Amino acid sequence: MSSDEHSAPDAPARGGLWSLFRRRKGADGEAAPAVSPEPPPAVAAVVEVAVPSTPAAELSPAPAEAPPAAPAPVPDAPEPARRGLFRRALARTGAGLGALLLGRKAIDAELYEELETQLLLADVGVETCGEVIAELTARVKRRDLKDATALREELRALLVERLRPCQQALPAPPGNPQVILVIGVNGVGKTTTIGKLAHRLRQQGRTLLLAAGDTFRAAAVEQLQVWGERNGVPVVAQGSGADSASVIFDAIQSARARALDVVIADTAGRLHTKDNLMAELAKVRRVMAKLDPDAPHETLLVLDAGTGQNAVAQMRQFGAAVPVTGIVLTKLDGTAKGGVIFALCREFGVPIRFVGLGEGVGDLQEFDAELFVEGLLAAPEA
Ligand SMILES: Nc1nc2c(ncn2[C@@H]2O[C@H](COP(=O)(O)OP(=O)(O)O)[C@@H](O)[C@H]2O)c(=O)[nH]1
Ligand SMILES: [Mg+2]
Repeated sequence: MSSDEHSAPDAPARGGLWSLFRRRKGADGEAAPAVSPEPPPAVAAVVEVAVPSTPAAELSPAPAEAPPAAPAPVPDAPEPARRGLFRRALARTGAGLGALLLGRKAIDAELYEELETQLLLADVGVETCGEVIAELTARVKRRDLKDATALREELRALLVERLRPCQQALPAPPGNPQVILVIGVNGVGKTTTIGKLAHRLRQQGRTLLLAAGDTFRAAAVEQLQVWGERNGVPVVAQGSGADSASVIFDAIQSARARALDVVIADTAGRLHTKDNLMAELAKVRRVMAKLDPDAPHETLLVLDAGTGQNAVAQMRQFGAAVPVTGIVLTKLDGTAKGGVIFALCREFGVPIRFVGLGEGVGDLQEFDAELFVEGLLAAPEA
């Protein structure tokens, strides 16, 4: 696999837009940064850096307003809004499938063939595609289904069954604090996801702190600090080039001293083919376990849906290095390859905690198998 495959496929040009976002931040609580501070560095530039003696951790100012006293869980957006979010985000992945089943009458060999093509184009993977077509054919026969509408309903049920086992929300153990470690290659959306997740947890009344564990680039720390400011959440950081494990260690200690509920730790976009970088992730885990043997309570692997089957390879390689307890599949809105979720669920069975359906702060949604499949099979908007 060439190293180029690991950077984000469609990361927009950023540069000057970042300063625009900086000026805008805080203007609208719901607006997310459209851009990140700088493009993911070329993979070749990701090298082990010498770890300088680490200065004392800098703690950004505490949130101006006190967090709500009593946790008052705020659920996701109301059902119709969520339905719309999933549907819009999956419009590209589902375009072919939706159109295919629209207005079709007869169930014939041609329909199955086109269905197979559309499933492959949506990047569900060869195995899933074969299994779905075989199972669908068997059910249609067994139930003696006659038209495409009945077939569509059967397909819907079948696809939901395949994804349901991976629909498991992020648990909220009482941890001391609960530590969420966020990993994944460059540009997949780790820092953005942390920002959105921080917002979500604050809305649920949980107190938290962010750890700037991506110490490769100063801009990565700054990007996290912006999210911290937006959400009124403190960020623990050291200078760029600092030891990631040490930053996260400090963050957990700091959260403990303040009796906060959660620490979310960012990490560098580590290259999963580089053993030394995987070793560093293992070190982060070892170091935090000194403070709490159960930490991290959650290791979230962020995967960019736009990389299609490459996301499966990333899961395999990260999973071999650290126990991944949850997946966040981002950028479903910008790709036609969202079907990779079926391959991920089939092969690993790891809970898909969240999906990224856009760049807005509200676009990080809990994964929902039914809404996902509905979005996938929706008829294209006129
Ligand atoms: N359209 C879309 N863009 C996203 C999503 N998640 C992240 N991004 C964008 O992806 C780019 C890289 O994100 P970033 O958080 O910096 O990635 P990191 O290198 O893994 O920390 C940024 O421009 C984000 O705004 C998503 O769900 N949808
Ligand atoms: Mg980042």
